[in-house]
Amino acid sequence: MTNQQYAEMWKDLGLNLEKHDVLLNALAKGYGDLFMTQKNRPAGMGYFDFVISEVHGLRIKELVDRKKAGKKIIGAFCLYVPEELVYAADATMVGLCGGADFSIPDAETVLPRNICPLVKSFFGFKVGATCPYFNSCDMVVGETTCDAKKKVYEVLADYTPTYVMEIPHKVDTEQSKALWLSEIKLFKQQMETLTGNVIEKDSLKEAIRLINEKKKAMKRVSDTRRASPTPISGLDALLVNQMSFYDDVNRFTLKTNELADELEKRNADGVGVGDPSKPRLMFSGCPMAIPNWKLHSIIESTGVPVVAEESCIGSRYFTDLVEPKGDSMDSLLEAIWDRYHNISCACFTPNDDRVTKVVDMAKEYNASGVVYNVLQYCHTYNIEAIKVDKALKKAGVPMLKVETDYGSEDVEQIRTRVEAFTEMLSPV
Ligand code: BJ8
Repeated sequence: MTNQQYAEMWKDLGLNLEKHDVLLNALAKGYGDLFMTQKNRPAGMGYFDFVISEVHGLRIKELVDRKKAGKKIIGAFCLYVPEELVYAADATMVGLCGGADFSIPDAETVLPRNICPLVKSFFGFKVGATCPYFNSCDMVVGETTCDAKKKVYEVLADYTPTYVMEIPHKVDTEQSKALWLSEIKLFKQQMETLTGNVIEKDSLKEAIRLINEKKKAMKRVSDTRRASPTPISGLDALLVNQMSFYDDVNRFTLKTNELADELEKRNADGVGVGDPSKPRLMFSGCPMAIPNWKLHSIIESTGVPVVAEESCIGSRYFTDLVEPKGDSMDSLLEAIWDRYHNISCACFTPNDDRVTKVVDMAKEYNASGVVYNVLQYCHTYNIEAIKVDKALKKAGVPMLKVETDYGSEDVEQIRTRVEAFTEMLSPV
């Protein structure tokens, strides 16, 4: 279908069609310039090119069709929202984090300027009526992670039904476990009330399986990037991770496994992208919500591949699985807590687990250095960079901290810093 044919659907969703057109054109151009000009891409990326070309079209139509069939769509902004419970209630979850500069002026008509761009971006998509995912949601689920997010959810509630989960910040205490488990149970009830479906053990087990399979496929793709030359660019791998928050789960898993098959074959044949004599960089820090391709594109424009992402749009999402130890509903819910409290977001304190994970990952992926991404005004990731830097130094892995937003003003300055950083690195 063409954009013209989708216009009626977008109108019914309440989008500002004029602004939305500008956004789509900018997205198509940015994608063409960054992704389609890459050399020697895996054939399996063709599927993801198609998905992105239809990201506001076919996929939204699927969601709208589900809504017409009485199913619910849930929007989330953080990995801590247990998607297994959403799917167990026969609802669909989509990620709503914003990665575009485009929506920030709309956000700034309401919010203060000096807050994180990710938060401003998603809020701007809602107030500017330019995101069909946001407008498809029957409910959005926030969480008490960073200050910017939790306060913005209060304001967002004036625009859309918003539910907030309380996420404890000290994770390794009995009190924290009790609070978190009770929040998971409350969320289960919330899903049951919204959908009218009681979550039974079998549906939850099936949802756990569904999401675990998706994460295993993503981990397979990620694992192939340990090879030198890396079989896929960091940009393409990032895109796969970003699409995991939008695409139909079964189809995404199938296509990601097919991509992993191809990448494993490439590794066996010694086929890759980029020059294996160059250093390899690992990315760490704040998430890069779609269409934030800024740092990856800058780094890879210098001829240096990004080989891993320690990020929520990356390893923090797919590394751990929900692994129930028993068959009761309580065991299933405890397994969900167990997996989710292991996502080491910088909002936790203390957060030594993340520091260890970053160092381990840099070694596993043979990274010559780490580029640490801080989104402007993200205090948690910014301050945690001190400990990460210290631990990486001790392990002999240099780190470059880049604090940036979604604008293009600092692109050349970052490129110069990345070039200077990689010049002093030796290939691993
Ligand atoms: S689990 S990283 S998705 S909270 S970048 S909005 S922290 S000021 S996105 Fe996150 Fe969940 Fe943590 Fe992951 Fe705030 Fe920082 Fe902005 Fe952030």
